[in-house]
Amino acid sequence: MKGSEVIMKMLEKHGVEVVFGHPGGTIMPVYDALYDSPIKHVLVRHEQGGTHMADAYFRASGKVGVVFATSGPGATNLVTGLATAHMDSSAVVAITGNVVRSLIGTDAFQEADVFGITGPVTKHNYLVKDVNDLPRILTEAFHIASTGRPGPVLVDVPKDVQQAEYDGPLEAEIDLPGYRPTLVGHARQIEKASEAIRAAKRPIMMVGGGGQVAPEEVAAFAHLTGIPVITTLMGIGAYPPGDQQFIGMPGMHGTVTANRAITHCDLILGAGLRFDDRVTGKISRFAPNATVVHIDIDPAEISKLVKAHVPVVGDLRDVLPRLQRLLSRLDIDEWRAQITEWKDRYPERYKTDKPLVSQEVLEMLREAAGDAIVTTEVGQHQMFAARLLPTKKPRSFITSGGLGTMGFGLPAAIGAAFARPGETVVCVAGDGSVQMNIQELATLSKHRLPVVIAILNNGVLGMVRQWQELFHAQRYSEIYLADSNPDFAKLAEAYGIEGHNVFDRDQARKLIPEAIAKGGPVLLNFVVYEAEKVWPMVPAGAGVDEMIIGDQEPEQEPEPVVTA
Ligand SMILES: Cc1ncc(C[n+]2csc(CCOP(=O)(O)OP(=O)(O)O)c2C)c(N)n1
Repeated sequence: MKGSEVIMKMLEKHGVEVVFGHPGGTIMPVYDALYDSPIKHVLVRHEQGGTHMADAYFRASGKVGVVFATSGPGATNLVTGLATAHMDSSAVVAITGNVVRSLIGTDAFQEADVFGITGPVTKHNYLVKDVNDLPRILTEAFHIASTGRPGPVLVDVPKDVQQAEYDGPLEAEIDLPGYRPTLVGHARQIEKASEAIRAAKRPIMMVGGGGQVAPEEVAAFAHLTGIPVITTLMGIGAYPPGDQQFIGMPGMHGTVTANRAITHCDLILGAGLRFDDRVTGKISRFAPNATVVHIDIDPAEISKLVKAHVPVVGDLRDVLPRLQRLLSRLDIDEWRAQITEWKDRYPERYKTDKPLVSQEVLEMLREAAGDAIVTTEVGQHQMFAARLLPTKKPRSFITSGGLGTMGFGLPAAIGAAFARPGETVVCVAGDGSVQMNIQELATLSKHRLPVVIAILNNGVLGMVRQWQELFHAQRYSEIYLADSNPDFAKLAEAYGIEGHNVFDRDQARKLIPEAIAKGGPVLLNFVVYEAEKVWPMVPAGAGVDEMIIGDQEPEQEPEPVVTA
């Protein structure tokens, strides 16, 4: 068997059903072996798109996403996608071709030091120097990507290793003494956590991306104790947004209630999150009176930014039920009443005394496609979607949280559609971001996936515009897109995808349910108000207690606007 066949057989052994990729010179032997393989291959139009597809495939299904690329420019095109997956703990295995071993280090045609380049943006990476190592390395790659805190692993395979003969077994032992993720929480730490929670009068639970694997454990814990629940951007769907104990998203564009709860709580139970700076704001003003209990599978996250008074390293599926057994309903009615008062005072609000606004489009989408998987690009539309279109199900709100990668949403929608056949995917996009991987319309068109792309087209790089309006004296520098945007409906049609430009509310109300019902790809380009802002907003460097409430302020009895 050739090395390239070993690669395909190992993928089969790991249950891989679909690979996203793009061929080229040094990965031709693998593509030749693929020709005879039962594994489906999705030909992407840019390798970055392929990585986002593989990443979203994992996020939506929990199964490792796989991407192929050739050496040099093909492999370097993966970098943004790998960094995106790395930041958001997504299990991806990337397989790249490289120049033959004798040419490595000679500036050969299409040579790049992919091992060196991708080290900082992967959980682990390999350069395979001997065909006999392939079964072991691929076994390890899948193991490392998918266990503990998930992450991307890159395997770089020189062309002559792909062409070399191999006649050994495909089974390989995993022997990684330096890599043994802690899954079972320490009993004493769990006991300490229970003591702290029992003593709390104003506790909150904050659930991050780690909660996507443990929605039942999170719900059971919250319902038994009565603790109010915040989900971060990465935690959306890990707790049902309609639930009475739900208080929304925290941080820079979090809800007033979530940020107030953080400021006034006396205990935070952090579950599978990393206290990202967009969540904490200025650390010294973050939850100043709180005891912090932090459960995470990755010990490196404990006390990285926010000091954990009670750290528990382990898998939420182990720790939460054990913690729950030590607790009963908490005596926190006063605190819950305070939270309800904030929720009633600060419901989601926006003004419709202007042309179509993004928020109402999202509410129409929620009504028409409440159960859809949602992917987003990055910008104002992403924050509006997080607040107005949170999914009820886990693994269903798929967004680039840590890296904030414009160009993620459209390929992610394709990856999610492959991961969950039969489910509708809504891609919420901005007119800026969607153009960063717009070529993937071709991939979408070819596979006729049930993806509705909703472009909230404000004609500007809206999030940048918002910062320039608020913090740069309205000096709008290089944000205008409208004069050179394509006609998005015609563009979609050029790719063989149904497209509509939508200018008003009536048209939106009619076209959204029709598009969802189609069961195939549709692009809706909503022309929305340019100067809308995402409120509340915690200015960069300020504390979450210093948020500007903006339009979320009740019409009556306005509170003073507090700025940094
Ligand atoms: C690849 C990349 N480049 C630049 C940025 C910085 N950035 C963040 S949001 C944003 C504007 C996005 O505009 P658009 O997609 O139109 O969305 P809107 O904010 O208008 O909803 C920019 C430029 C980024 N996040 N990613």
